[in-house]
Amino acid sequence: MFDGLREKFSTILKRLTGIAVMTDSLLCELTSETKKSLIDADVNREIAEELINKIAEKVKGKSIPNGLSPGDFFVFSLYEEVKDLLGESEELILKGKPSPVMISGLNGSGKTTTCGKISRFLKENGKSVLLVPCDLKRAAAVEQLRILAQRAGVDFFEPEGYTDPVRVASKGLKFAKSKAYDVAIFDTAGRLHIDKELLKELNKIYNEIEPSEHLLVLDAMTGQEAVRIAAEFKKVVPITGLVFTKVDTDAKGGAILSVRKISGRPIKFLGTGERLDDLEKFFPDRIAKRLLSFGDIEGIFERFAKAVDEKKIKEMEEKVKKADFTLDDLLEHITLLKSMGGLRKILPLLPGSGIPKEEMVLLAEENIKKTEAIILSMTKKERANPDIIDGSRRLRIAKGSGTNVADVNRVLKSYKNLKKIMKRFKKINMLNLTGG
Ligand SMILES: Nc1nc2c(ncn2[C@@H]2O[C@H](COP(=O)(O)OP(=O)(O)O)[C@@H](O)[C@H]2O)c(=O)[nH]1
Ligand SMILES: [Mg+2]
Repeated sequence: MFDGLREKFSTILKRLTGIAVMTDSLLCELTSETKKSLIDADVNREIAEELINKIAEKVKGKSIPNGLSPGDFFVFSLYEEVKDLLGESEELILKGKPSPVMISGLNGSGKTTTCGKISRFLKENGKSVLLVPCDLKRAAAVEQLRILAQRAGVDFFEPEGYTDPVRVASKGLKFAKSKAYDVAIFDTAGRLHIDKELLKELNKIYNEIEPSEHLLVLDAMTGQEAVRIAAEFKKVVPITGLVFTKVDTDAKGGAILSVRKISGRPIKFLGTGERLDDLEKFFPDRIAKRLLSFGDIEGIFERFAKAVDEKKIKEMEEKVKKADFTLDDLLEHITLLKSMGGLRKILPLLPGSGIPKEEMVLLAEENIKKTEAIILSMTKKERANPDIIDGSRRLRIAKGSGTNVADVNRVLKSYKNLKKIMKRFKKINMLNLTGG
């Protein structure tokens, strides 16, 4: 997936090599070509236009952060917007015992295979699963699910000659309740095209089992059609999430970029092959990276983070000089240190080996989560003025951060010491930290 798009993007960006300034006309050319590539790859036209406008807004007339080229900046902006378009990564909604999960979609989209994959995924996460076949038109469909259940090592509900899918759904749910399964997954019948009968049947099953999650399975190969199917289904049966299958094929991939925005429903899983473990949880940043993998996206991130960090470090320096180093600053300091990767690497470089052991401990990797949680449990007022943190506040902070009062005391004491030390240093050359 995305092969065509990647290739086109890469051609567009090659022209930017060695160009130091992003002019308006260049940006205009870039955005119009990018838009065309997106539309060619099945991205919905309006969505492509919106995306391009946002990128242009981001890039136009902005000073490019130090260390980044116009090309880097363009790719970075594209990455951010694509990620945004894809929404958040969301968990499967499981509610009740069992949590009913309904799977629907057109014929051949990969419903039954997905039922097997999700049951395996849930089983690996310690859940007991019952698979219920509600596609009873073809004996082969029932058999397919039975075999998948066996392979995934989960239980299968025998339809025992029933031909009414609503009946089987209801019986399956009752059975799952009586045996206290964690999850019951209902495989449903598809059609070649959306038709009223199908939607009516799905609606009946939906009302019968009231699923906590109803996943619509979409075939990435069908392109824009997938987006239309999602819209049509949604009109009749409530959908909680989407699964995109066959992303391992040479599907253009544009549909995946459009469907979240148009359907308003999150993509929860991707099908990446025919085997049971060819299922990926959906992470927008991974998809965006996959799409832009022609460019050195990780390198761009690093350079970007560094440019931003340098600015922050300068601000921090100012604060330290003025000695108005608040607990908020300490928190930021910690985040910054973490983002610079490997505290162990950085700690020895900290200005002045004069920092006592105790304060080093505060910043040590093992304790950093605790320190962070404690500061985050303080109110804004408390962070700006720790002197007001009395005994009852300490208790509240300890509870809020899942630590104890002794931990809170240690953070406060260390902070005070750090502040004193920083005052003494006057100027701390934090910039040295990032050089290298
Ligand atoms: N390459 C690939 N094939 C898939 C994927 N998911 C399903 N398939 C194949 O698509 C075909 C239809 O799948 P099936 O689950 O029976 O679809 P259903 O009619 O919606 O139940 C089968 O040959 C599957 O092996 C996937 O993620 N990647
Ligand atoms: Mg099927």
